[in-house]
Amino acid sequence: MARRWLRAVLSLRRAGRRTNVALLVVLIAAAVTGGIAFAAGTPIPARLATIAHGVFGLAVVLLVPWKTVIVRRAPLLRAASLVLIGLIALCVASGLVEVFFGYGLWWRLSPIQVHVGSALLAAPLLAWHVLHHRPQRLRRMDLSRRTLLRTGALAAGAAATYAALEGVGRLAGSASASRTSTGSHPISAAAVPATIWLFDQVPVVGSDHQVLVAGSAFSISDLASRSEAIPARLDCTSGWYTDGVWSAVSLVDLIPPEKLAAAASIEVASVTGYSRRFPANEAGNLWLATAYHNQPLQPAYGAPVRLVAPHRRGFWWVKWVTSVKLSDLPSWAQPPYPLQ
Ligand SMILES: Nc1nc2c(c(=O)[nH]1)N[C@H]1C(S)=C(S)[C@@H](COP(=O)(O)O)O[C@H]1N2
Ligand SMILES: [Mo]
Repeated sequence: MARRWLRAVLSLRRAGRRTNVALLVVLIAAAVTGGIAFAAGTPIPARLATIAHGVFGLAVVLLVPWKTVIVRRAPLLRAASLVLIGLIALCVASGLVEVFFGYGLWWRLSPIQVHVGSALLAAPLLAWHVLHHRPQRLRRMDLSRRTLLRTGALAAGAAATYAALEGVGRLAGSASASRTSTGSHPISAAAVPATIWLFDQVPVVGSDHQVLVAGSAFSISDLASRSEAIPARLDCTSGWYTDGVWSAVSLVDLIPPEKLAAAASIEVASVTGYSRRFPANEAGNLWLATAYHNQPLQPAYGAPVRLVAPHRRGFWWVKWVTSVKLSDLPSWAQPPYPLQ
């Protein structure tokens, strides 16, 4: 026991360049896997991304004792570095709140909004911090056996912490136990918040609204009369999901097959300018919905017509659809996340 303690202290004293490199690597990996977790809409990639994201996040926490030694040794602490520490602490804390307490609003913000917001603010500070301190070049020694062992120990420690927290959450009956593969928590249809991605605004759309689909105009009653009942899970990246039934018509039933076959992508645009581009071969699973649980859509929820994309996260479900356009552009010719 004493020997193990002594060894731990010794390795704490050895905190230095390699701790910094490790911390930078796990922070970047946490950010990248977080982005992938938002992009993934299907169970297996989503599960892998959320687990990896959790493990990298916990690795950041596990490196805190070593980083503390480095910070204590520093001759001067810049204010920006302290802000950076605060933002990363807030990011980790809000991530844990999201997992264990679930979706909710505190001062009109969800834990995920705080989590992503603090990460986005921390990113430029981290870049500044890394550039302003002695650049940490990789050395040959970094690939030594001992370093590999330490990396393995950090990975094993983070994975074990993840598994332990998962177990404790389950035993304690916390919200973590009921989250789905994307990490979202279930809410009832009645509790679904009218959700804006960033800065979009609920427009006023008349009931005489027509949607232009591959050049042909459809009225709302045209769409409604061709609709069928479609069960789908709306899984928002702000931490909730809900299962519901939409009255909707598939894009393959509205677009002539020869036109569809010639297109590479389909751009679905909102009256507001918000839009998403899909691969053309997804048309069969893209639906124009005019009703939810047999009720016409509410204005804030996309009335009179919105997209339902069962295999994709909520931000793809364009509300207040005005047009569906076929295009030669590849489906990735767009920002990975909407900008409005
Ligand atoms: N035009 C437009 N469509 C949008 C959004 C938006 O901000 N503008 N938000 C998206 C997001 S992030 C989600 S989760 C769903 C939410 O649908 P809801 O308001 O019915 O819950 O709509 C999507 N469609
Ligand atoms: Mo969302």
